Amino acid sequence: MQGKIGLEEHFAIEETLNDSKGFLDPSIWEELAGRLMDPEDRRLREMDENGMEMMVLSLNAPAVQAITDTQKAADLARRANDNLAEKVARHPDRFRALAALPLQDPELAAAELNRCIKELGFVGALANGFSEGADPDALLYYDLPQYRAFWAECAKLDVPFYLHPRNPLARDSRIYEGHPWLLGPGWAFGQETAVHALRLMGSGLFDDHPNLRIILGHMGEALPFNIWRVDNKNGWVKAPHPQPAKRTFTEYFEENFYITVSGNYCTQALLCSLQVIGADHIMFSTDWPFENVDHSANWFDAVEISENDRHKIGRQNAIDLFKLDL
Ligand code: GRE
Ligand code: ZN
Repeated sequence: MQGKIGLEEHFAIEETLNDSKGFLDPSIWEELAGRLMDPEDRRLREMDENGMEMMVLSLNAPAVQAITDTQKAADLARRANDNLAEKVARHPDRFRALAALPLQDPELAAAELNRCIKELGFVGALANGFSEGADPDALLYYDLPQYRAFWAECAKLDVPFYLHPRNPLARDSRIYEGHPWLLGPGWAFGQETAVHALRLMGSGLFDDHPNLRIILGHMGEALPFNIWRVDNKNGWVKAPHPQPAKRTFTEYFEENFYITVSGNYCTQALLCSLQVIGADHIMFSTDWPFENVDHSANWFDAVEISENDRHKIGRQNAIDLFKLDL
């Protein structure tokens, strides 16, 4: 398929490059670093060779989210976003941008989101999971009450928010001790991000802001397969559900969430997702440079879905969701 649009497509700046070290085999670090710091010719070549018209770019992980000094986090987000704006300006027909945000401080994050959308022309935001803050005991997940004003701003600007993975902190990773291959993209990323998404749903956030749109990568971080059970556990007990949210998890997932196929080119998982969240809420992505563009594109171009669904997932849903002027 020609004209595909990808939404989970990363770059790094010097200051954040090393955040991507240690996830993949050390022997490929030079190649990965080269891809992350690519002055865009490699990226554009991969896009051209694989029928991608556009990449919506975002900073690597965990970057801003892992900086405990709030002002430093805000300064880094601003530098990364300015750098990204220059990339887009060099190739306005091929790139759009998602803002990195200093969510350590909801007010600073809202201000930076405003700047990015209104002044830099960005089309949304991407956060790498929870933020670390000055208080080493605090894990700042965005269902917490202090984030409601930030979400109000996001709803007012009417831009999507990509909840991208990060690893749990070492102190919360004892289950993975001795099994480091389960950290990162293999398992821990998805588990961490799915719980964060479920926290957002259960908190009642989407009752207050029904037009908020959250994007999850990696075919929805296993939620299409599991969301039914989240709602239907112990179905013989007829008590009202205990979470603050008014509606079921499934309803928020279907209405407020979109998923991308980044890094999860599994036909069975796509077919499950088509049945659970539907073709209108699934979008193409690669997860370059951590995955290969050709692996994603070759699978997607050939996967046995209708041409109508391929067009929606490969391109049209992204145009509609981000109001892209294509
Ligand atoms: C990702 O962005 O999804 C990612 C990383 C690091 C390693 C692998 C990976 O940030 O897929
Ligand atoms: Zn990614």
